[in-house]
Amino acid sequence: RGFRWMKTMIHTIKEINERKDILPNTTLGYQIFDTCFTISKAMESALVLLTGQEENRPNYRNSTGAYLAGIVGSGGSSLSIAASRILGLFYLPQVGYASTCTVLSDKYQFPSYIRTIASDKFQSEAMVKLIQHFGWVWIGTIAADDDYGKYGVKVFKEKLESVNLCIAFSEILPKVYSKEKMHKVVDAVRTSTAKVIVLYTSDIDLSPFVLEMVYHNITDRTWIASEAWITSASIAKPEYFPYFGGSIGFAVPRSDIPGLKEFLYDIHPSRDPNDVLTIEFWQTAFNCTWPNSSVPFCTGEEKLEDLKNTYLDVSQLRITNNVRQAVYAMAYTSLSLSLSLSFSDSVKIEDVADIKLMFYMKTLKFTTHDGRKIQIDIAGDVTGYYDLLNWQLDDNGDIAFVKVGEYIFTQSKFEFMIRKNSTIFWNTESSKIPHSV
Ligand code: TCR
Repeated sequence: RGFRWMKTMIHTIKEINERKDILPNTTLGYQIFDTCFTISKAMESALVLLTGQEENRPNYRNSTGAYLAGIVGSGGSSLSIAASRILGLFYLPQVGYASTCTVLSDKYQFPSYIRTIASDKFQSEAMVKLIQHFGWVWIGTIAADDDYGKYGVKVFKEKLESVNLCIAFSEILPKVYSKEKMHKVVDAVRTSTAKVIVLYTSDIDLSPFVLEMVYHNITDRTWIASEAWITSASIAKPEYFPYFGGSIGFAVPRSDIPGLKEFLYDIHPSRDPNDVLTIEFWQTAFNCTWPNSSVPFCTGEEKLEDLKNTYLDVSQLRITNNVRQAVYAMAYTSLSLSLSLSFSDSVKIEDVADIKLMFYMKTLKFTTHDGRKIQIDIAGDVTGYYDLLNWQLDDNGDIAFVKVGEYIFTQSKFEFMIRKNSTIFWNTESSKIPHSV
């Protein structure tokens, strides 16, 4: 059938070329590729068409002539997946620090992707253990409309059903605001008897939903937070506590990074007029304009010390630490490669780089500044542990992320612990643990 479609394209082009009434002075041409029903072949063909070269090798060098060893990022899974489809064609190393989607472990689809954050396979499993621990039976799920949300919930559902627990409802949060779609989600939450709800989404996609909960005054729910919003400053605001207090979920372990605080404070918009991100940050943080335009000018005398914002808060470095480890992973890999090459001087790095770098990446093992061991497995994945956090109100009326337990995991084993002497805050009318039936 595909062959017939192709012949039909050629037939139609020929027909149009023979007609005098459409494009009489132009001849249409074509080049046809077999995608073999695979995404990678489709990407490759698109690149060949774009570059006009059969040899569609990338340039691997920037304008200074420096060699491109690999790429760190992106943040969200859907973005990493899109980039990885291209980078994988050339085995260009890609190291992720936040993209947790399970599909990125598939080396057939993403051969050059590794990461310094665990796959959501583990988090979804941990959520089920949490639910079993508290004896809940009916669970609602809400997912972001992307690879993170949908695959996260998919794996969660499979694991939940495998231990004979039940899904009460399953909703998707719209990416682009839609009144109808949002109301469908709100209605499911309002009318269901399931009081425990898993919310698998980044904080950016969650914000509009939080406002809906406030608007409809929906309280008395226990939210199981996914790691992407459990420590988010934009959701953990005191004014949302009546609705989202008591949220419980797993977080990437936090770390202190020596010297980072000083480095974060060491910025100023006057230092480099091309550093547009610093200028934008300054304008937003101090609500002023740098240097031309109307409402108030930045003076340059603004003090970072007067701010209290997410950028300068180094008390919760979790993904931040993963970013650090991703950069180290890239550096260690390049080091192994250059060491191996110095034994045979005639070979240049760029001639062997792509495939060989990947070889070193997939066997990478190193120790971090705070003594954690990071080991990348054959699927480019790591194991490790999560903190179990619970949202409580502290003495200043701020939301505190109180550690109430831990989940330690390897590919074959796990250990789930709730701290003996910890008190969990439940956002229920009785302040007791919710029933979800
Ligand atoms: N995985 C998400 C993105 C994400 C994130 C975060 C973004 C995670 N954790 C923390 C901001 C802050 C986990 C993804 O799309 O895979």
